[in-house]
Amino acid sequence: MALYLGIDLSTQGVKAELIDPENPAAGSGGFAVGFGADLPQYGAPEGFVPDPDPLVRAADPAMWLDAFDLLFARMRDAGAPLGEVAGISGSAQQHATVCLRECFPRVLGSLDPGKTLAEQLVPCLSRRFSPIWMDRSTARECRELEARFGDRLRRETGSPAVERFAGPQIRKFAKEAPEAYRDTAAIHLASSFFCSVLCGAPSPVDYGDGAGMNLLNLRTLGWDGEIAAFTAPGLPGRLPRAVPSATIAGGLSGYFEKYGFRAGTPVAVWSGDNPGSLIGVGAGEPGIAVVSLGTSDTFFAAMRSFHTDPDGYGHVFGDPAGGFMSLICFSNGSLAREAVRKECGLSYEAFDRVTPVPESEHLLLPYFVPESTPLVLEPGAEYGFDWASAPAEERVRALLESQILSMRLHSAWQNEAFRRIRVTGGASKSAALRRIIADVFQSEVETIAVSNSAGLGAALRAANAIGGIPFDMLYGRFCAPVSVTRPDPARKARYDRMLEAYRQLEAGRSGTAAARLR
Ligand code: XUL
Repeated sequence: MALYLGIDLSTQGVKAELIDPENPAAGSGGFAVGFGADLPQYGAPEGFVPDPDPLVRAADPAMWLDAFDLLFARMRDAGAPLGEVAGISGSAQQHATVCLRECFPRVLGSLDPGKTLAEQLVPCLSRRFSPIWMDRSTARECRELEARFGDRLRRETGSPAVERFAGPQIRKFAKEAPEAYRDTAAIHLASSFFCSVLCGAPSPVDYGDGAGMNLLNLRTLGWDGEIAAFTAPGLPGRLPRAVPSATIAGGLSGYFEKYGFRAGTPVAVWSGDNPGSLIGVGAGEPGIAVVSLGTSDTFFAAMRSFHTDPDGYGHVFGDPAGGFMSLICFSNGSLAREAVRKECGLSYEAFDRVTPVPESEHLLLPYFVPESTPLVLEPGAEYGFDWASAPAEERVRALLESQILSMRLHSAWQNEAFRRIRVTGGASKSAALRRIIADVFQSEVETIAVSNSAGLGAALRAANAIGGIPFDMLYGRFCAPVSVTRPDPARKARYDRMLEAYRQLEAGRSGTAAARLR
């Protein structure tokens, strides 16, 4: 039996999917550790260190490392056959950087199984906390990068300077804490950091996640020396190698034998959670778009030819199956749904029962937290109707429809025809949301059995890169649709009209659309 393990480090916790390609139905059922419920001592119930400034969002790598040890201990204690694992890979929340001292490779190479990962690796951190994808505190650094490189950034790295991306975050670190920056020998993404931990040696960054840094030139597929050198002094020498996603990073460190793994088990480079999900829902080839409804909502799709968003909101990342993928990220995903659910005093069940009929055409700009698409640094929802006196059902419908209309508006640039949309993430369980997506996009909406698509994607990447199993075969075995929502053509005209109204509402809000195009 050859099993493949996929790990997903998300904003809220760590999950694992253990798959047997010869027996797909066997599925492990998945294993999980939640930062809030399982590691309350870190005081980070939502996965980041609470900060009164809503633009500052950082996480504690010690919490991530403890979650790793706990996840593997749980798998061992539940009797998971970890000795049968033939290959491992992972997906991590994108853009988070982990800054490390010179001692990192040495400590990694001699991990003591008698101690925890956190005990041994925290002394290697030169920046105690890692800014994560929710951080928006780098507007100044973005302006500096754009003043220096203008549109070249977007055309060659696939994105304009973006607040949450690693490059602007590193620039801010180097400016604000020059001594700690000097003490930094290597800067990893969360993905390459955890791959390094598994291998017991520094790992490269894959093109999928590396493209989320404003540092990788997607035309040459190498770090852009000029941009990196401007971003921070000596940065080119601090970056791991950038490699294709099918690269084998190394063999599993002996540290993990205590959980029942075999030392030396091959580990494929990790990727970002969105590139991972692209594979996990079976959409590595163009033709299927993906909507991931999680803490953030994202829309993404494999891309045949490299092209970028002229409005500057969308991104181009590497597709782990080869080529590129488009991605648009909306920070007000579940965070906005949760804010409205609470405000309306609804249970999860009542929230989910909301249907898109009877028809009203109410809209809002759902900026309950700072937003990336369009760029909104000062949160504050704006309502196109009398929100305060509207019944709860109408408020919820307006929120969900507005979120999906914004997604349609801002994904138009990606210009790659798709026959259907696969939905994933926690909120994809909502039949009401699936119906709205089908009707707004006038496209079939499918779900697959596994909800942890980033973890499944990592397991499939391991089976492909290490086991040599073609993606097509893996998609057929693990990503078959289990439900289809067909669009109602009678709603097309209504949503076309609402799309236009949404576009105007957004354009009328000062400092949003215009801000990104500064
Ligand atoms: C993508 C993004 C988020 C994180 C969430 O650019 O910022 O989707 O990857 O984990």
